Amino acid sequence: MATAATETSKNYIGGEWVDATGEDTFDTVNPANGETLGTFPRSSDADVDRAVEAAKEAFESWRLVPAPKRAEILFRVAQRFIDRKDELTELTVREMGKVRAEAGGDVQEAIDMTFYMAGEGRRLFGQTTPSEMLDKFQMSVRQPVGVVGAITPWNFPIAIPSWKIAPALVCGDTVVFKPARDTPMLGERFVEIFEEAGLPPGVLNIVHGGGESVGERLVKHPDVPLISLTGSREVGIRTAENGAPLLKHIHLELGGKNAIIVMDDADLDLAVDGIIWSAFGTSGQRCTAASRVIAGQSVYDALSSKLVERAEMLRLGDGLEESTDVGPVVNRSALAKIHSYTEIGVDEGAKLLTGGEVATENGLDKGSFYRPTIFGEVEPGMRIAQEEIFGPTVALIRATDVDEAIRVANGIEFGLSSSIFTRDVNKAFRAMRDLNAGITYVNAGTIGAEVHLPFGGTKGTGNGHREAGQAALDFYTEWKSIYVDYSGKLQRAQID
Ligand code: UN1
Repeated sequence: MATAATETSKNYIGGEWVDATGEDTFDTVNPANGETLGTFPRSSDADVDRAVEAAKEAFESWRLVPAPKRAEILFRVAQRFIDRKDELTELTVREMGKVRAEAGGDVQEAIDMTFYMAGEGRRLFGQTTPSEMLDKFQMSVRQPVGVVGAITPWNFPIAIPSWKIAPALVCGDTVVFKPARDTPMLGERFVEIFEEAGLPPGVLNIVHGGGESVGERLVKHPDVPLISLTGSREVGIRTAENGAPLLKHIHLELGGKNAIIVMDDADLDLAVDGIIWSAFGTSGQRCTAASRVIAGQSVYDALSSKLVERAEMLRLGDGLEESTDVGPVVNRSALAKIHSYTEIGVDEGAKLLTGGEVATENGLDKGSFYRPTIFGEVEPGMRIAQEEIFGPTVALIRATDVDEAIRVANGIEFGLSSSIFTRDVNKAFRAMRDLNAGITYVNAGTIGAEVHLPFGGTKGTGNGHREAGQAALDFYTEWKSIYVDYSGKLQRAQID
């Protein structure tokens, strides 16, 4: 039931919870039942400017705090995430909709990332290398860059902010954080934890509002040299365009159209488990979700009937209920978009094997539920096999051999995750080399990346940067090369 929220939440700027300047607000709603959870401000340019100013000022002292000391705060943050894990998990279910186990995983990923990046406080390694000349020392060091604009999505409302904010802070950058409009309350809790852990004022700020206002202002702001955005391809392109005149460093993590290849020799039941988990976990709302399955001719029919059987057993419902396998999708407009792709698939001549409709029984109509959907006999060029749907819809495609399977898997504009199920080591190594994607799994689905390896994709999935792992440090720092000549005389490189 919808309950009227009373107070509008605040932004956190310069260590204070402050009202936004305007009156305009938006509500955050539980996608399982339509309940209003809170009201947040649609902040103005002036609010963004104020946050950037605070972050810019804080940068001057934060960059000089020794990295191991910055890291001590992150260790405390990680511990606070552990202490508040149950509460954050429950709020993740209520505000974003994923089921409890997955919501716990979302929080756990932030715990893992924060501990991992805290450990970097005592590394942040550079290089030393011999000089060409006598009595000359040289090294490279990482230096912080300045204010980061962190623009995050709703599908991993705790984990993804940690992917951006934990490395930024340990590297000595300061942050203005704009959480997704569907999950502002989780963004607020996230920032509270940094406040409780004793992060100095201004080092992390949060400004609520829309991408077209707050996000765009951050991207165009001259005092924000770094932007890290996880979002759609369209928003990614606009972000790159808007940031280009200021030559900003822009990290983009965009869409996927990830395929699972199932070869004729695969362990079929294992493949079915991997596909069901990767296609319908988080209701298919992961950049890494499997939305295509490319199956060998001799397993196609058996695989397809097993998948349909398993998909039809999945129970839809509120993620807080123990019995729920698949939660809602994030909102009504996502529901409409997902359903429009069912219509597109049918029009294109694909065979709808199961699902393909909004679920309304037993009160599900109060929320945004879509039945797990499988299309068979999909041709690789069809729109349902090319475009990111971001919902519980998977397309089954036939392939005659590993070469064709890899060609079809690569025949899209994205390149995030990929997978092959096979017992043949030769095919597995072919896939590891030839799948054009940032991530390849062997005998596992397309989801489940761990925080200490690089995360990101090739082609239209991004612009070549990676987050997580050591790779994240390259985005949040700039290299400086330092030469110290202790010969007491002029030594000319490449000449003497
Ligand atoms: C995303 O969908 O944007 O690998 C992130 C995974 C998770 C992260 C997904 N660890 O599926």
